[in-house]
Amino acid sequence: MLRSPHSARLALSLAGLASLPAAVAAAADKIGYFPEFLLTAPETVNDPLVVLGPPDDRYFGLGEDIVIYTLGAWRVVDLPGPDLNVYEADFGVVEFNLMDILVSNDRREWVSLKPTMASAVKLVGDERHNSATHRRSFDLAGSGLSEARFIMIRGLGTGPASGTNGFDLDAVGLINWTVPGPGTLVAIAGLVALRRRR
Ligand SMILES: [Ca+2]
Ligand SMILES: [Ca+2]
Repeated sequence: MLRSPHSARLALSLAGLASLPAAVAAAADKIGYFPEFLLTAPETVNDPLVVLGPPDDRYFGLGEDIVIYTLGAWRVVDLPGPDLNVYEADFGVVEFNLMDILVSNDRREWVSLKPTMASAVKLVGDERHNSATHRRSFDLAGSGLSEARFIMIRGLGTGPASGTNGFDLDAVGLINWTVPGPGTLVAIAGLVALRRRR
């Protein structure tokens, strides 16, 4: 499994939720969770971790390849309205016609959320993404799943993933999500402490 360096920052931000400044807490935008782990990534890409964490203008073109995110102890859950965002690199041609998004709980049965594609919900954490037309929201409603553990982004272009070939995947962001139990958070916080002492 591939892990993102963003994890440490996430644990810190979760720990700090209770003490958010009033200005932030009052914002209408939901606090996003940006998946930190990949289960499957194209072998033709030098640094597949660029699609983890919040959108940051680091991306790769999916071509006809797939990326599978695993949410670990997190879940994307179906609440009223869209439940997750997909971010394309925020320049050039909008290419959501060259991608599909599918979700699963067992990695065997996958359901496409593409028919629910809509204008993106703005999230706290996606501030670096500057083009509303290069992001979209998707909804679990109608998928038969009330929550999901795995997210597949499937390229509908041609050829292997590389450069700007096909859909340029930057990030995935969860709008409606559940947080792991307290024990898991403590474990992550311990990891952060170890890292920060280095
Ligand atoms: Ca929903
Ligand atoms: Ca990225």
